[in-house]
Amino acid sequence: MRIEQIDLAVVRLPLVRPFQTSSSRKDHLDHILVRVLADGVEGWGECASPSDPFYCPETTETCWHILHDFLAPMTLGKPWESIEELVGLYRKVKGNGFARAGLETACWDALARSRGEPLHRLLGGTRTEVLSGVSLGIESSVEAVFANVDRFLAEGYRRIKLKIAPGWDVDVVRRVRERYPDVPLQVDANSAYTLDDVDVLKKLDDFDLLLIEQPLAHDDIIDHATLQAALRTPVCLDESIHSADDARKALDLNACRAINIKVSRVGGLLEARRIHDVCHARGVPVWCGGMHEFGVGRAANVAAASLPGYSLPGDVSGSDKYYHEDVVEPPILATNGAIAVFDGPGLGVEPVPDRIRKHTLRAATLRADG
Ligand code: OSB
Ligand code: MG
Repeated sequence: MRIEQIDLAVVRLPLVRPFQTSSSRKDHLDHILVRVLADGVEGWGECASPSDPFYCPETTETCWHILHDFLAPMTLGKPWESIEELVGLYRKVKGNGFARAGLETACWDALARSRGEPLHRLLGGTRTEVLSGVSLGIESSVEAVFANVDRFLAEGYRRIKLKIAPGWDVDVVRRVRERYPDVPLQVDANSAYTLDDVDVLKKLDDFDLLLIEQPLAHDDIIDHATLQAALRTPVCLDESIHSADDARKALDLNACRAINIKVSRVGGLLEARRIHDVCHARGVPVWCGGMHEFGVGRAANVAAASLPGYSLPGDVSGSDKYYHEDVVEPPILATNGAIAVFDGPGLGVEPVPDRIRKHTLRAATLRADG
C-alpha cells in the first residue's frame, strides 16, 4: 500500500454529561480524526488524546504537531505491505502513542478495506461480542453516583468502575458496595496516590474489588510492585504501560496482576495486540480501556477487544453513554452489556462526512509529492 493523502480534522463533540477524574473535568472533547487515502481506499483513525496533559504528557495540540510535522511526512508516498512495515517507517518517533494510534488505526482500516475483510479478522479476533462495563466519574455526592450505577445496571452493563481520588475513596466505595453487594466493581485512581497512602489503599481490600487501576504515578512500575505486595486486591496498570516491553517488565516485577489495554495510549492496534499476547501467554487477564472515543476509535477498540485474552469486561460502552450523536453509522451500542463485533469491511462503521464537518474546528490535508 502507499498513502497518497492524509486528512486531519480536530472534531469537537459535547458530552452528554460532564466527566470528572482525579485530574480533570470535561464537558466536551476534541479528538483528531485521521483519514488516509491509500491505493484509492479510504481508512479512518482517531487520536483520542485529552486536550490537557493531566492523564499523560500528550495533548490534542502535541498530537496535531506529531501527526502533521512528523508522522505524515514520514509515511506519505512510501510503500508498505504490512502494519509492521508501516510502523517501521516512523520507528524513530519516540512516545506520542495517541498520535501514532490515530494514523496506525487509519492504515489498519485501509488495509482491511482493501482486502474486503473486517478488521477483527485481520487482527485475529475470536469473539463475536465484547463484554462491556462503564467507567463512572467523580460526582458531587454519593447519591449522584448511585443514580449513575442504577441507570447503567438497568441498561445491562456488566461491571462498574468508579473513579477515586484522595477524599473520594474509601467511604464512597463502602457505600456503593453496601448498596450493590454483588456487582462486579473496580476503581481507578488515575495516579492520584503515593506509597504514603498505602493504609488508605489497603482499606479498599475490604470491598471485594475486581482490581484497583493505576493508584500510583503515571510513569511508575517500581512503587506499584511494593504496593501490590501489600494488597490483596489486584493492581491493574493503565498509564504506566505503553508497550509490550513495559507489560513484560511490570509483570516480571509483580507490579500488577491485570492490564488495561488502550489502543489509543499504546500507539495503535499492533502494540495493543502485542501487549495482549504477552499477557495471554502468562495467563494475565486484560481488558479494553477507553478514552471516550468517538465511533472511529470505539470501533477499533471493539476489534481489539475481540482477541481471546480480553477476559474481563472493558470500559468500551455504547457511544450513547457519552454522545448524543456520534460521527459514525451505525451507532455503536451495547445490548445486555455486550457490543457486537462488526462484520463490515475495515472498522465496520462508516464515518458521516456532514456530521464531521459540522463539528470540525480545524482541518488540514497533506499529499504525497507536496
Ligand atoms: O483512566 O481509564 C481512564 C477517560 C479519560 C481518561 C482516562 C480514563 C478514562 C476512562 C473512561 O476511564 C473510559 C471510557 O469510557 O472511554
Ligand atoms: Mg484508567
